Amino acid sequence: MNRRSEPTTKHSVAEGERAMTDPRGPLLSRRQLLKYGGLTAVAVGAAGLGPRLVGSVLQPARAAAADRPPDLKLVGTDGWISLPPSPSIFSQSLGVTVHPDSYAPDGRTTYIFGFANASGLADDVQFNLKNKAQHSAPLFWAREGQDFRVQLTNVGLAQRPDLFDEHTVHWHGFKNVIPFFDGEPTGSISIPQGQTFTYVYNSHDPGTYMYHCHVEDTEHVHMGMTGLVFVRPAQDGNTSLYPSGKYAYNDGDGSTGFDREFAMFLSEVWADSHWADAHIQLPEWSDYRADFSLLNGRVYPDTLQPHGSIAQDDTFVVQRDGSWDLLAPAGRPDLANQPLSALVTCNAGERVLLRFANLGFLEAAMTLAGIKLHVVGRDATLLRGRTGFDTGYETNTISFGAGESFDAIFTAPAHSGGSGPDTYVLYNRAYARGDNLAGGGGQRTEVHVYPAGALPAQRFPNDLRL
Ligand SMILES: [Cu+2]
Repeated sequence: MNRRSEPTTKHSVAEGERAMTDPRGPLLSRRQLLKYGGLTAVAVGAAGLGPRLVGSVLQPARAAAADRPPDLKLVGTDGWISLPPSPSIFSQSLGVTVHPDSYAPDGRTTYIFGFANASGLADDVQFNLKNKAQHSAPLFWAREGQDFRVQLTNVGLAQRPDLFDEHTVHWHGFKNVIPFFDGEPTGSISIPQGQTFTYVYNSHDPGTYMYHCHVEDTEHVHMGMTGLVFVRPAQDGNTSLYPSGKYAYNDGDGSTGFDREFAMFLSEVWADSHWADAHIQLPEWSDYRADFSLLNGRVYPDTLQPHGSIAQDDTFVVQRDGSWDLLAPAGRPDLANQPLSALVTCNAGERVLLRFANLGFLEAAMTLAGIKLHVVGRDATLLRGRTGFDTGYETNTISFGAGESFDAIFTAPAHSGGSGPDTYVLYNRAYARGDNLAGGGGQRTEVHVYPAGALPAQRFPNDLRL
């Protein structure tokens, strides 16, 4: 049976967007605004358009809102990822082998719900991304003070057409003034299949966050609708405090300056639940057990594989092939839907920022063996006391639970002088999840330190420069 979805393009996304973009009711859609010839024409013609239109449209911010494309377009859907197929996993409670999943397409093992990056695709074309979710969800970032917009379209689940779940984007830890854009569905709205909604964020607080779908959240988060997001500080670009002009926070003294940054997103896969969702069964969440612990959606040694197609600039457009699939790392087509490498590369003497966020359900203890980590931020907050004293600290292990984030900077040691990079291991020292109880895999990756000046400057987060 072919579980790849047929491309579906006939959906009334425009109607959904028109109806749902404005919390105060219908307003001019982008198309209507263009039809009226922009702001000037609207102002001139406003008398004939009625009071609702005048009230909404004549405020410049409102008109801009209608006329501005989102910074990032996401779709919510399902898909398949690749985890080590051996050893297989037999579920005592379900009485079947749940891993690898017998329904999985060639090269894949595990069913997911997830997000896919539809940036650059027209609203109808993005329905081609049905069944092409990635894990973890697309990494994205905003600048402090930026009006950042994320458009979410629910394109449905190919494997579970019976399951008409809604989706949302919940930016975990982000201070929303109103619940409207919070994504928690009982306090706000959620996006049914075929519909589109644009979340608007005013990014005030720099730091590392995570985001996830908040509908049936135990299930949707665990199934893969979760990823890392961060906010760059206003201090960014000021090269007088640290030469690169890149900072984790508005520290005022350059102490959070860095040369390279790497997102490290922790999540888990409990094979029972993924099998159950693919096979129209109900998982029993109180039986939860993490069979796989993932870094950036992969397990070791796949964590060391290079990126597939990921966002390389602030336009967030990614490369796809003619079948709308993400480009895979060379020689690893099975990792196409796990595009984000967890490898860390740097030059000796450079400062490297690791942005950790954990949306697995278990506590992690990430250890960098042989290099001290300077913890500068926690839960998107600079570690400073009320009087400004530095509450940051040095450690080689950061312990954090579900929903927590940490920012840690290390200075890459001198290169040993041997050929190739020096290798340091970054791993979860919670034993069962460092090796997934299978003698391998798990939340483990490497830091590769090259001789000073060997690698050119980083162009985007997690850029390996290899
Ligand atoms: Cu969802």
